Amino acid sequence: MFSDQRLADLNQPLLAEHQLHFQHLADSPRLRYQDVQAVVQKLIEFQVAIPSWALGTGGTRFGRFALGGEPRTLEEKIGDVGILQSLNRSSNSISLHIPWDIPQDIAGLQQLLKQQGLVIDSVNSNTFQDQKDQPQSYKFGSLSHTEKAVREQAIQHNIDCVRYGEQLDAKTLTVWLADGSNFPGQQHLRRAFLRTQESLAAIYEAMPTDWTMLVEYKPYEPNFYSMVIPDWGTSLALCQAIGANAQVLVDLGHHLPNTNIEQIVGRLRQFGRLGGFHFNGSMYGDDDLTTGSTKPFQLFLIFNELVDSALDQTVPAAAVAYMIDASHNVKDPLEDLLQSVENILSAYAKALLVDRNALNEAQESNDVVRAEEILRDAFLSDVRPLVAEAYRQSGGALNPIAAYRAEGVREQLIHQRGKHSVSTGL
Ligand code: LRH
Ligand code: MN
Ligand code: MN
Repeated sequence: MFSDQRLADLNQPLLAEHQLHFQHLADSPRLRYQDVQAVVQKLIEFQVAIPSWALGTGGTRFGRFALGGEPRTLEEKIGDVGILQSLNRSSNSISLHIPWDIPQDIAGLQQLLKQQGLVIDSVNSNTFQDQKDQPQSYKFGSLSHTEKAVREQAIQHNIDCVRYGEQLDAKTLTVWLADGSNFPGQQHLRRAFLRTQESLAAIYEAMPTDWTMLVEYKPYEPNFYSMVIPDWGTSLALCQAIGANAQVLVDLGHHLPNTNIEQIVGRLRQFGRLGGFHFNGSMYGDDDLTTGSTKPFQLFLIFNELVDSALDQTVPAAAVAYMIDASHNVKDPLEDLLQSVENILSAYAKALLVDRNALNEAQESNDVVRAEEILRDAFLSDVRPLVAEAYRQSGGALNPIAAYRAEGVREQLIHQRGKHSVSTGL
C-alpha cells in the first residue's frame, strides 16, 4: 500500500527535525558507552509477530463496537499486516490461530506472503471453543480431559495445526489450554496434569524435529478455581518432561497483579526454556491492552533481562519468539498494533542503553542507589529518535501512525470491505 516514494514524501517534512533530535541523542552522555549505529541496527533487526486475531475489533461479553474495514479472510489479514510492515519494518510475521485462519489456497498465500515480505511465525491451536460438527465437546477440558476420545480429538487438532503450519513454512506451535476447573473438587489436580503431559508428549512426537512447541500458562479464565497450566512453574515442568524443543511462552497478561515478570523471564532464560512472548498491556488481568500502555517500566525491566542474559556466556543461547497478543475494543486495531510495536522497540532501545559494566559493579558492591539510578537513567531517556531512525533506515515511515492517518488507510479499508465486515478471532 505504501510505495517507497510515498513513504519518502511522507517522511520529507519530518526529516530535519528528526535529524536534529537524533544527533542530539547520539551526542548525549547516554550513548557514551555505545555505538549509536549499533543500537539502531539492533532495533532494525528486531521483529515482532502480529496476531491474526487482533486485526479486527475485539469486544467483551458485554458487547462489541465495530470499526469497519476489518479483514474477512486470511488473505485480507495478511494484507493488513503488510500495511503495518511497510510502515514500521518491524512486524514481518504473522501468528495464525486455527481454525480461525485455516489456510486454503496454499500457493496463493505463499505468493501473497512473499509479495508483502512476510512469513508465518507460529500456529496457535484452539481447544477452548467447540467448533460446529465437532464430535467431542471441550466443556470439561481438552488435552487434560478425563475421556480418551476428547483428548485424542484435541491431540489431533494440534497435529492438524502443525500440518497447516508446515505448508506455510512455520516452525512453531503455540499451545494454550483453557483446561481447568471452576469448583473445588471438580477435577483431580494431579491426574489432570499427568493427562496433559501425556497429550502434549503425543503432539510433540508428531512435530517435525525442527519445530518448537510453546506452552503458554495462565492463572485463571475461563476456569476460575484452577487452571491445569496456571503458572510458569507448571509450563516449565511440562516442557522439561516433553523435550528440548518444548519451551515456555510468557504472555504478559497471564500473571496475577504485581507478579515480578522480569524475574520469571530471567529464570526461564537461565534454564534455557524461554521460548517466546505474547506482549500486551495489563492493568488487572488478561486485559490484552496496548503493550507498554500501562506499565512501561516493567516492559523495560523485561527487556533489561533479555539484553543482559544475551550477553551472559553462562546462559544458553536461545531463539525467543516475540509476538503480540492483544485485543482492541475502542482503538483502530492497526493503530494500536503500531503503538505496541513502537513501545516494544522503545523498551528494547532503553535496555540497550543500560551501562552494564557500571550496573554490574554497583550490584557486586551492593550500591543499591547507584544500581537503581543506572536503570532509571536508561529508562528515562527519550529513545524515540533511535526508533524513528530504525524505521527510516529500514525504509519505513518516521512516524508510522501519522503516515497511516495521512494516507486514510482505514477509510480505504472501509471502502473496500464495508462498514460491517467481521474478522475471525476474539
Ligand atoms: C488466552 C490467550 C492465548 C490464546 C489467545 C487468543 O488468554 O492469551 O494466547 O491463544 O489468548
Ligand atoms: Mn496469549
Ligand atoms: Mn490471554
